[in-house]
Amino acid sequence: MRIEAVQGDITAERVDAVVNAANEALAGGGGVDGAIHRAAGAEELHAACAALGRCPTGDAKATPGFRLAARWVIHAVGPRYRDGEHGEAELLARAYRRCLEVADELGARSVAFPAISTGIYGYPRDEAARIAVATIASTPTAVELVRLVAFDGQTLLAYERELSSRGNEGDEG
Ligand code: AR6
Repeated sequence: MRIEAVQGDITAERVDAVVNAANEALAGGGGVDGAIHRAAGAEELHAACAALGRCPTGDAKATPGFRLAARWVIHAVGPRYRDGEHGEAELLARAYRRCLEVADELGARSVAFPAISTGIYGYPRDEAARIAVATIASTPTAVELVRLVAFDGQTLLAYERELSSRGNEGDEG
């Protein structure tokens, strides 16, 4: 599997599936969730999410991508960061793993991830980047391309550090 880090808006990604940083109610919200709902078509995506019911923290569920270039949206729920001593790392890793499992069920070969939990949910950026890269790299999957989409430059740098320390290519390819 190839893992790339890029900076940009995940709603513009041309991949089989984009991951959304959702909440347990799959109710929509701000941040990347709001951007994905607007770009996909808020009405359709809300209805598809409502049909899924809830999604516990650490789990992920898929809907169509509607007006996105991506065929699917995988809605993942990361943990709210408290102090790092409430299972946050394991829950964040589980959310990344579940996304790849759901991608496999869908037959998605390329997946773009936002930095789950690092916005409104407050997860420290560098630690979240470490968990994202380590978990994706160690999860068995048929996914061939993972794009880590950083919204800001600091997050991109964090990904590039993690990828280069693993001998992976962190640049656009
Ligand atoms: N493309 C890529 N990344 C983005 C975009 C975008 N268009 N917009 C924001 N980000 P957040 P969370 C980055 O807050 O912390 C919502 O209300 C952002 O800079 O979107 O998991 C949900 O409904 C940050 O690096 O998600 C939940 O209630 C990353 O995406 C809650 O927020 C995640 O930030 C989830 O909080």
